[in-house]
Amino acid sequence: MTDPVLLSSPDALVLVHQAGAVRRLTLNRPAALNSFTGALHAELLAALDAAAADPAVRALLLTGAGRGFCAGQDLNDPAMAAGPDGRVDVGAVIDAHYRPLVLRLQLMPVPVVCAVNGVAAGAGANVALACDLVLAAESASFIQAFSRIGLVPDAGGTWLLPRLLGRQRALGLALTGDKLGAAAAAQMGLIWQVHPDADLPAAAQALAGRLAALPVRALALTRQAFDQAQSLSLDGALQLEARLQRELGHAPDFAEGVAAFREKRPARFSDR
Ligand code: T3D
Repeated sequence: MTDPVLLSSPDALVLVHQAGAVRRLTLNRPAALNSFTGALHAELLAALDAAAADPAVRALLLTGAGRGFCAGQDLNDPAMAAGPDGRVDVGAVIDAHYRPLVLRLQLMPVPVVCAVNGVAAGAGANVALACDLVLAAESASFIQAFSRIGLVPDAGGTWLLPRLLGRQRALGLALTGDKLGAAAAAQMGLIWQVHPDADLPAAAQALAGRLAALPVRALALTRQAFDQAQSLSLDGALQLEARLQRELGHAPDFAEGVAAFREKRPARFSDR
């Protein structure tokens, strides 16, 4: 395996590593369980933009430093302070930070793996779930903490949770705010896989590396098609599939994939 190269400052709020074709972003505020401040949001969005623009990046891996993945919004951040009218504008925080973040993840041109190394609470849980494939450590957990502080699920939770779990289980988690262990999360289809804590980093890097070697443009369009098809009729989805297949069928990766199959050799994909 290629040794990761650190591209950021070692004390950045988002550590940026490159290992082969995989860009790894590590949320790095471990003392506050990597909860989101405005500064962390700014670094994360910039790191995602940079990864999206870099042709050397063919898969993204998101994880957290220390014992947690992310405890959601930092409840001590100045953004949570009351304004002159004595009220906190939580909607402004969503508009300024969580909406751009989740849309950026959903529109990444490469597959996104999330390695949930510990607790993922509130927006931290839903940012993890906004990634394409979510792996978790055995000791990790997911908490829709919003109801505990009088909010609704955000960071895309209202859209994603019922789609992943069905209405009943989504409501169960969101209304109670109960902690869901990693094994139960995998069993109910909330996440892809669970790994022993010590194995998670290698398993996540291996999965991201596998995806990076695949035709990543087709993988990103698969995500787009699945998401768009949610609001389409069957015929609308068939038309979307035809449009995407037409586009991909004209691309070099399709020619390479077919040639590699015929020549009985591994394919070398390059589109992005
Ligand atoms: O503006 C907006 O609010 C819009 C967006 C909202 C989206 C949201 O995410 S709302 C939900 C916000 N998150 C939470 O409510 C979760 C709060 N945290 C917890 O409930 C617990 O910390 C956990 C269940 C996640 C973990 O519990 P535990 O016992 O393992 O750890 P701990 O001792 O509670 O936390 C460790 C430290 O992290 C602690 O600091 P200390 O005392 O050692 O100095 C704790 O204060 C800090 N921390 C944890 N979560 C947050 C946090 N600091 C600031 N904000 C947090 N969200």
